[in-house]
Amino acid sequence: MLSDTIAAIATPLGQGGLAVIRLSGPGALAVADRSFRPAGKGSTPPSRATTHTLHFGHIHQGGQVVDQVLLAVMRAPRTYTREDVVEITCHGGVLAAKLVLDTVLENGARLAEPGEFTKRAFLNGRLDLAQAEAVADLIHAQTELSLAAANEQLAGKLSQRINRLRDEMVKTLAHVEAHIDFPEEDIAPDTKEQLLQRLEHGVHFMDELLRTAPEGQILRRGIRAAIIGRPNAGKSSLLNQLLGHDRAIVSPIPGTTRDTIAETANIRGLPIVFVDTAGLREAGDELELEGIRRSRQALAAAELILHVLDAAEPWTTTDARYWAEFAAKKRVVVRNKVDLPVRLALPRGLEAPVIDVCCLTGQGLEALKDAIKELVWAGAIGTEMLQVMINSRHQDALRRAREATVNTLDALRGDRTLEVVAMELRIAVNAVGEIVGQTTTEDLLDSIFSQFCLGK
Ligand SMILES: Nc1nc2c(ncn2[C@@H]2O[C@H](COP(=O)(O)OP(=O)(O)OP(=O)(O)O)[C@@H](O)[C@H]2O)c(=O)[nH]1
Ligand SMILES: [Mg+2]
Repeated sequence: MLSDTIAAIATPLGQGGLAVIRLSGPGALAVADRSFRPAGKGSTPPSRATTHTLHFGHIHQGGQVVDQVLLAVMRAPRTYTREDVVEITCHGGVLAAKLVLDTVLENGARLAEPGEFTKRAFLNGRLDLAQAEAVADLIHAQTELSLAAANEQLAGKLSQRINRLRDEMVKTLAHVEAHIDFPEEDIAPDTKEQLLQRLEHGVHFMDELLRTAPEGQILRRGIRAAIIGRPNAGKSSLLNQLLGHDRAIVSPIPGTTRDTIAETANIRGLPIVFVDTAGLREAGDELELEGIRRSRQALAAAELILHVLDAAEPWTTTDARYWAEFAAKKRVVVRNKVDLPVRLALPRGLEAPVIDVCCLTGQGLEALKDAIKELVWAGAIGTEMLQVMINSRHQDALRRAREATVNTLDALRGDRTLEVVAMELRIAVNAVGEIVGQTTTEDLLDSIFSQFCLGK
């Protein structure tokens, strides 16, 4: 597979100043030679150029100039994929980029699959699997914190910890296997005690990593926060305030919002997807009822609820019913319109933070953001924390590793045969190895890299 040369447009499709077409593989320079004509006297073709140099010239096809470009030559192994890489920077029109791509494809390259450049970087040992995933996280990061966490993982902070854990387990496994080979020798009691301790230490370490999963999820995928309340409470006004721009239509007519609107905002570094919903009520026309049905769907998927109340209106049985209905979720009561004479008396024992805001002026919004952050992520977000934040794939592998390690401990304590001990421990070692890609399957690689964008 790695004997061919792949190509893709690495920049987003659309109009822009520049676009980049990327080539990687043993034939990258030959393809470049056939596609590119350097400008100026004494200029060299890409295949004779020094590594890490930039060349001005034209991409041509069938005697016709396709575009004026800058071409970067990067020879293996000091490249992203550890193969010969050529990057062609052309004009940013959709057509220009596509024609340059067509030209290199005609001259011997093959269209890359999503994530194939990074997959090659992994297969050639330039990145491990956790680092490769960090590349995708980096591209998708929506807040500075998400970006910082992705950078730490790309730098190998998680991988280092996983490799240390795996090394320890491999050592223990070697020890156990050595005793299988010499069955006449029993494991000395103090040696056994040492092995038990090492395994327990491993379980403890896995537990610590597993505890980072919820935060890892938040930084990667964000938290869905539904804005609910009676019609006209100011839900859309609140959405606009939180986003910092006028996204949703606001009007004094109850039932303005028909469709659910979802948009991500950066709240204290956390990506929060706010979902504005149609005001909950039983009446209304058919359109509004459909809106309310969608609201209910959005509510089911939400992890956090902002319950908006109009401070100028009394608490009604409808409010009470919705309050009871979503008791299982994390919630904030947002008392809006505090600029008006207050007629709202909240019932006692709501057991949620209550924040006063005015969506006309933005008053109280900072306090609301603090409350959201506190509910989603208790405590300070330390740099140490950002270094290791496992994703759901790591979580799954670690859970399996933990279970097998606990089984190993039980087997060793229960004086089961060393074959059984070794078998369980091998399962654990392999599961830990999956995280960094020491143990992989083609399916696993496909499922990871297919989530990448084209050209990465
Ligand atoms: N005085 C005052 N009016 C507000 C405030 N926030 C919103 N409003 C007004 O309340 C009305 C309803 O606001 P929306 O944001 O459309 O309310 P909504 O909850 O989205 O309403 P529906 O989409 O119909 O369910 C508009 O006229 C807003 O200008 C506030 O803090 N103070
Ligand atoms: Mg609305």
